[in-house]
Amino acid sequence: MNDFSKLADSVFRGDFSTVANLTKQLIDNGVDPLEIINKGLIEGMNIVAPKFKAGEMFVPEVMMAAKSMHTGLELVKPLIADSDVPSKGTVLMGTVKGDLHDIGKNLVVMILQSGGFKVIDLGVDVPAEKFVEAVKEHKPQIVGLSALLTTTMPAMKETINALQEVGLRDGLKILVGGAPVSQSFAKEIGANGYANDAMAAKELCENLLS
Ligand code: B12
Repeated sequence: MNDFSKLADSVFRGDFSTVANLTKQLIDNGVDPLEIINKGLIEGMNIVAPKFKAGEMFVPEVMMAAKSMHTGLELVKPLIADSDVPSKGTVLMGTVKGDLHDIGKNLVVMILQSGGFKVIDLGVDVPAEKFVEAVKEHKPQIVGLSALLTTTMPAMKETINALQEVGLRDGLKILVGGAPVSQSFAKEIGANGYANDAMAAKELCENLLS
């Protein structure tokens, strides 16, 4: 088992201290932080996903895996968030109402920050009105909506409608993402774009603002 598979396995097992030790070890060995995230930390959640679906893992175990992943992310975060880079634009991010999943959204936030965007993170279970208030306050160029449940996908449309109703939609680029979301769904609800992972989200933000 190489270091990345060991890290992925410790995330999957929810073993915080091993995740912390292995992440520190990889950092000390000069491994690219994005590789640590992609080949180790995310890979661990990729082991979790099918097991959760098949009923072989339960919510408390998935929570432990998610927390372990966060432990690793917190360690690599300072290495990739470069505050000296001038801001490429402001992005407002949040997981829509009714949805508590934030691992993917947090990754998008981190990668955007590392790519020089200023990101305002509204957290999880964010109602449409809160997005509206935050757009008024922060005047972002881009709003990113995350949803992991098929039952919360309609809240994306509701958020876009709420922004439209108060006349804030036109100047904004709205991106959607999350496992059940697709390009065709994005088009259907009138979003400006969809990305299937954090790197693609960053490229999309750059393209939309260029
Ligand atoms: C971890 C997890 C949990 C954790 C969440 C912990 C946390 N802090 O996030 C816990 C245990 C709390 C949980 C709870 C539940 N979950 Co859950 N969960 C998952 C799981 C296993 C992994 C999700 C994940 O983190 N993936 C890893 C990240 C890196 O990937 P990602 O989120 O897709 O994000 C990437 C891209 O999508 C994209 N992206 C994400 N957001 C955005 C936004 C923008 C703007 C852009 C451009 C891109 C983008 O970039 C990200 C990074 O690359 C999925 C399985 C799956 N296949 O997705 C189920 C899953 C999403 N959960 C599911 C369910 C059913 C639930 C519960 C209802 C279970 C229950 N009975 O209580 C609850 C709902 C709670 C709620 N109200 O939200 C189902 C949803 C089924 C469906 N059809 O809707 C899934 C698919 C599992 C399954 N059954 O197959 N869950």
